[in-house]
Amino acid sequence: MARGTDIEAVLRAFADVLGDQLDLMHHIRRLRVDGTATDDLARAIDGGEIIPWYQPVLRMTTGDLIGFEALARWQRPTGQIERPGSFIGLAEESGLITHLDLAVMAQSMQDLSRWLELRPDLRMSVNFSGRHLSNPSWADEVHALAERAGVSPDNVDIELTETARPDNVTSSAEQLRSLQERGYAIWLDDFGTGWSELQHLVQLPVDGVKIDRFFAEALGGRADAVVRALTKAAEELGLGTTIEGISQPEHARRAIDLGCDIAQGFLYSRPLPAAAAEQLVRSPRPVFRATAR
Ligand code: G
Ligand code: MN
Repeated sequence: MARGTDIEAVLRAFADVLGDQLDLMHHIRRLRVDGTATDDLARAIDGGEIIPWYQPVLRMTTGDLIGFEALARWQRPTGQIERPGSFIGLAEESGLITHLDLAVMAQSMQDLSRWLELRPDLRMSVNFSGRHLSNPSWADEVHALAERAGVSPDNVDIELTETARPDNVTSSAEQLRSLQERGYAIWLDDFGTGWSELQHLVQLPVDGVKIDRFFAEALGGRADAVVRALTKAAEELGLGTTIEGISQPEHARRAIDLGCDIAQGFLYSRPLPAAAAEQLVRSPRPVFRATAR
């Protein structure tokens, strides 16, 4: 009996050790996979494989093209194009996002500088993770890229993505203000889905909010009251609003009724490679079909 218990205890201890070793092996394997994936992404950023595609931003009641949002794509050497869903998470976790954002900014400023010769009022929105806000030279780095391309900050919108909004609101506000003073507009991206959104609206110097596509998809129901309230609050604060993810004509009409005229979405255009975006800049105006008020 006592012997049996001993063996059981030994077996159990052995199983525990084995279990721990298995956990450790899984952990090491995961680290190795992540490490490889991170190295690949770092190489892709340095090698120019991360490029912007451009989704049109437009005024729905007139169909006029206002500008574009630069959206990262991974163009593999094979020609295959990957959407950000597959690599932005890794970029955020690994810290590579700050390099990635600046690479997208650099290229989009080069494209914008050509397009401004055709349309001097065209705007470009560039996404930045909140992680940049803890880097004191971020504002200077952003400005250097616009200057190098010969683009005026007045044509550039800086979008702060929801994934990593600032933890130090005071120093972040200073950086954002220094960008604003040079002429950049600051926008809160994916607005309405995060935790301390309304607080940021009060504490940070912002020029506009991009209403998350979740609300566009839900228009015609309970989302209407939220969109109306957000638009009204933005208007009272003197901020712009853009609604993202308009995919249906009835959503466009409803958004207009609720006070949102500036939009992005598949109803008008998917994100486009630079050459196709340039075709739109060259097209007769208005570029899109207007939605009646
Ligand atoms: O292009 P798509 O709609 O699949 O993009 C999904 C999301 O990925 C965007 O809404 C945006 O939040 C994020 N994203 C795309 N490009 C960039 C980028 O250059 N930088 C950062 N930080 N996020 C991006
Ligand atoms: Mn965005």
